[in-house]
Amino acid sequence: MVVNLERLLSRRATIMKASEIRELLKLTQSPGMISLAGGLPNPEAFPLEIIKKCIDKVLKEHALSALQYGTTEGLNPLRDAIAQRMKAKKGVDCELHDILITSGAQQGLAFIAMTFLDPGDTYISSAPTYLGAIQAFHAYEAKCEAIPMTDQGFDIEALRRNIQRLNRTGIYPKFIYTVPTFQNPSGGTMTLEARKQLLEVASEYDMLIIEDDPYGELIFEGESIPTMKSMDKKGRVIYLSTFSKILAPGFRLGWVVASPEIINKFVLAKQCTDLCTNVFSQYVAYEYISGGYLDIQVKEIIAMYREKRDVMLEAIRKYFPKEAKYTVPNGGMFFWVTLPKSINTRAMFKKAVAKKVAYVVGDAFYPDASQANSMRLNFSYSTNEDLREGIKRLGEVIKEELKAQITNGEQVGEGV
Ligand code: PMP
Ligand code: G9A
Repeated sequence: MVVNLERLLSRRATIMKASEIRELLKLTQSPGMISLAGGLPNPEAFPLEIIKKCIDKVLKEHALSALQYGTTEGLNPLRDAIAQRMKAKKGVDCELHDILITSGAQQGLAFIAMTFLDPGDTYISSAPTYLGAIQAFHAYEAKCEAIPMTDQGFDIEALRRNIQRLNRTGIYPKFIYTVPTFQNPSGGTMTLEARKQLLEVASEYDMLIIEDDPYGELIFEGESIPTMKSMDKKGRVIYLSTFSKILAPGFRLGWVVASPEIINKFVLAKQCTDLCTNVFSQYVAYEYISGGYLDIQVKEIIAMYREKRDVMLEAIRKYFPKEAKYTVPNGGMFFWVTLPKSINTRAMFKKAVAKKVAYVVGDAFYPDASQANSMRLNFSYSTNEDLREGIKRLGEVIKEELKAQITNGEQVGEGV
């Protein structure tokens, strides 16, 4: 008898959605395609020689324990090194017991969902936001209250109004999710004032804050703004970060900084997920930090990505029509482009792919898939030559789309 899968599937399995980015990754691997889509680090930023040295040292000095199961919390020397770095670079007062090593920051997002979200629960996020977070929270049947982003970060007034409206109907959001520094997808950074206000609101309405910070180290110019975790005296902020952008995503290594009570809950979630994070990777990452390589490498990555940001910016200025609006990111990996409202970037995507250039459609970053006229462009992955050529091709696609609309008599405004 053929298995009747539909009858057997859990409700969760039926509502889980595919990640637009993961699906795109397959498409962008086709020959000749220039991908400005996935948020992939540049392979030339992988420090191969350093990694070799670290691996040699691990095999020489710790082979047997590096190949064995490890504790769920993570390798203590690595947890300690991360705690020291969080203190020195991010102003966070923490120690080993406040750190959990995860299989990428994405796993931290899954643990947040498993630990805090019951079906029907509400959380708050800026819109647009990281689609992997929407995906993780959606799998646990949570509802997102999306708050528009401003140049400063969150629209704090809209945030208060919406929480009060929800409270009046008996809904109490569990947490606020945010990527405050060089946000994925917008590239924007929340001001210090906005961070303080967000903490105040969270405290007023007794919510947690999820501070997702994979890009904070990739700062091209200006001063870095204190993390919300550094201002958190009450254990209200759960901080996530990752080695994906400062070493290599293939290691699948991230970490959570939170109060020991929260870490203990996440340890239970991890025990039933994967027992422990890849122990060999953890040893290698420990050598990478303790050998002083991380600091050297971060400087190199910054120099490479700053140049790529400039190459993309120059190409956008040269090839995009004036109707395309964007802000210049001073860190991270993304440009966010807003086209006139009449343009649907999802419909336009097929035309871009036909010209062998890919981007991520903006509506993927909105929990309610609204805002159809934006797109995210990644500048870290491609060669400088491909960045220029990709933007040139995309500029042609946008211009053709605008022209077609004018011919069809549609109103074409400016991107907002
Ligand atoms: N959060 C954000 C905001 C991201 O952009 C990413 C990856 N692009 C992740 C989490 C997940 O990163 P990883 O699992 O590779 O650490
Ligand atoms: O490949 C992934 O899923 C990680 C990248 C995320 C992104 O492009 O935002």
